Amino acid sequence: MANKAAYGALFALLFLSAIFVTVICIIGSPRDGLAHHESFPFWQRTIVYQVYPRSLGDSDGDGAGDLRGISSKADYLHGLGVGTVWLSPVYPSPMADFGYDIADFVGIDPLFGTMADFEELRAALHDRGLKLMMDFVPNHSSDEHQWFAKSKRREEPYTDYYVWADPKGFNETGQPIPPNNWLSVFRGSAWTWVEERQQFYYHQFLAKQPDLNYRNERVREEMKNVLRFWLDKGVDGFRVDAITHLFEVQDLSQDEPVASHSGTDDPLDYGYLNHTLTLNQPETFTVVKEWRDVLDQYPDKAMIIEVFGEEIEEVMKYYGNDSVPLADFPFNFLLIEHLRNRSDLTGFALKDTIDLWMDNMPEGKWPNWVLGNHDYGRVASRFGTDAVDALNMLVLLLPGTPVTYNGEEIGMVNTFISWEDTQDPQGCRYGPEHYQEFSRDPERTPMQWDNTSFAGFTKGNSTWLPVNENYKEVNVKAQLQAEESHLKIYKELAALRKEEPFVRGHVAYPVVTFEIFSVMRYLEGYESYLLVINTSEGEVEVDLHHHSNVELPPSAVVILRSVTDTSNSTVPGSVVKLSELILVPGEGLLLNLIEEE
Ligand SMILES: *[C@@H]1O[C@H](CO)[C@@H](O)[C@H](O)[C@H]1NC(C)=O
Ligand SMILES: *[C@@H]1O[C@H](CO)[C@@H](O)[C@H](O)[C@H]1NC(C)=O
Ligand SMILES: *[C@@H]1O[C@H](CO)[C@@H](O)[C@H](O)[C@H]1NC(C)=O
Ligand SMILES: *[C@@H]1O[C@H](CO)[C@@H](O)[C@H](O)[C@H]1NC(C)=O
Ligand SMILES: CC(=O)N[C@H]1CO[C@H](CO)[C@@H](O)[C@@H]1O
Ligand SMILES: [Ca+2]
Ligand SMILES: [Ca+2]
Repeated sequence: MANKAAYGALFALLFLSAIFVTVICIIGSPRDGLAHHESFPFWQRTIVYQVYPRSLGDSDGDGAGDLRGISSKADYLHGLGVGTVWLSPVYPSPMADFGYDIADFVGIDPLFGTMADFEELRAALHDRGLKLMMDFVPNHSSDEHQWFAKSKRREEPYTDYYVWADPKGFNETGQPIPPNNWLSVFRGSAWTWVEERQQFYYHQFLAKQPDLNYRNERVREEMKNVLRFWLDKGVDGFRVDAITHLFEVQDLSQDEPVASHSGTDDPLDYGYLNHTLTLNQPETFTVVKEWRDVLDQYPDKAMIIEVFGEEIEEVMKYYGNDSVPLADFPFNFLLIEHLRNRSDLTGFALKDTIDLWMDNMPEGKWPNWVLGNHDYGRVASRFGTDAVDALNMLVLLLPGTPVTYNGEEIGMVNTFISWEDTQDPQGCRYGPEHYQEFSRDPERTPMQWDNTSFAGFTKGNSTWLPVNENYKEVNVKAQLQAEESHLKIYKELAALRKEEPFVRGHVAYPVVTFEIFSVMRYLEGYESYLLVINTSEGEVEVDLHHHSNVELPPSAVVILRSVTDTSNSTVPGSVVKLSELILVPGEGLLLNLIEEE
């Protein structure tokens, strides 16, 4: 509370200048203009919903999710209001990296079904007005891809499809020495020797994931044909994986320098080196532009790029510019990277994190917000179940496209997975002592549909990962029936997003304190919305007028509130006074401002 008072004074001082800034924002908003939102491209109008195909629905009882299982949920997805489904990889794969090691870029793994099942899924989604985006994993193939088998044998034209190099020499026992010191992201040399070819091949990730050689024009053409194949099948776009790893320098004789302050003295640890020669090479943008040109041959297609762990300036480059457009957007992972847990979640931190994206985004580009995915813990586990609704309100009501990982709409939590049950190769590599720090299984467990056995995910008698024990309480069916639930709030938000103040209105952040964050969306001729979030773990009573940097009316009508708030005074439809607003821990409260006559 001491913080509140101090910052209150500061905000009072900034009051006038803030009004001024708000006015500038209104004038300068890139979304000004009267375009009806039907004319926005689809990826600006929808929520992108990430489906982890093993875990949405199992149609054949083998315990693993599949394409028909996803099709059977098309009505659910339509009812949810998400608009776009992004499928994590479903391609044939030996599953050394769970589908990110692809043996055929234009096929479907039998685990997930057939190409006919895929076409049915596409139709089921399109029939309901939903779009379908695919994962595109361009950096490498599986070592079981036929290209690699042929490349090993130096069979033309595949000889140079991968990055091959002669040994630097041979050691005392006659063993070949790799051409340079480059390391795999998964530890150890990035080079693996092939007896048959008497050369090393390069792999940024596992030895089972040889890097494709993007300096080979034919490889580039092959991968463009992969895009065309799926576009011709009617998909609406791609999410591109691991783009920063696409190129390495051409001269393979150079070593990478040791990183300064890396925090590791293990020379086999990826972090030991500064990856100046194997990450973010300038040629990457040329190839991304080539993909953009392929997509632009088709109407209304989207390209989203994953750029993880880079400086913001590097990430923003993937937007391109007006003369060289690249991705529609690179994923915005700042909410994940900057806010690791509830202690990190403060009003100031949210403001800084949102500003960092908005202030660095090139003029005229479109923002996006990612709270979680298949590589991070569940939102409820990172921030607390009491913050689930507030965080969904935040990302669904900010300007831009939100990305929701399946299960977040019902507030699923991380599932404890024993060492025996661990599936994620990244967990397995670290052994029984440390797997829990690295395994991504806890956020990949089956979707919880109802309170029947295996949460209604399968009719079989086992599941590929255990179902979370909380499924009897936390499931879709129960939340649809409940008076108030995470799911109902999510659906209402998905509908509200379609209203003009959210589609093309302005944004302001009237009250930002240590405990409180707020977002205002407003547009002339429409009612204004104010989302107020209590980021703290305690109940807060706040006088918004005292802290606000814009003039707020005395009262407002409650539109939505977190399920944890059971007060009679905040039942939706109630009028609340902004000078004495009470918020329970982690609460989000969405209000309609009542303008005075
Ligand atoms: C030679 O290289 C092999 C394979 O990398 C390694 O196992 C062995 O220890 C090396 N021997 C010497 C003497 O460096
Ligand atoms: C990596 O190298 C770049 C370019 O030489 C340098 O600016 C940067 O500080 C280095 N980073 C580390 C962690 O050593
Ligand atoms: C746009 O990006 C391209 C490629 O990065 C660059 O060469 C060009 O100078 C940029 N143009 C503008 C107007 O910034
Ligand atoms: C939260 O994460 C920060 C790093 O961002 C860490 O320093 C802190 O110890 C964590 N707090 C808890 C309670 O885990
Ligand atoms: C950022 C990143 O490394 N993403 C993926 C890149 O590809 C590897 C190997 O396929 C995956 O394990 C990563 O998740
Ligand atoms: Ca199945
Ligand atoms: Ca590469």
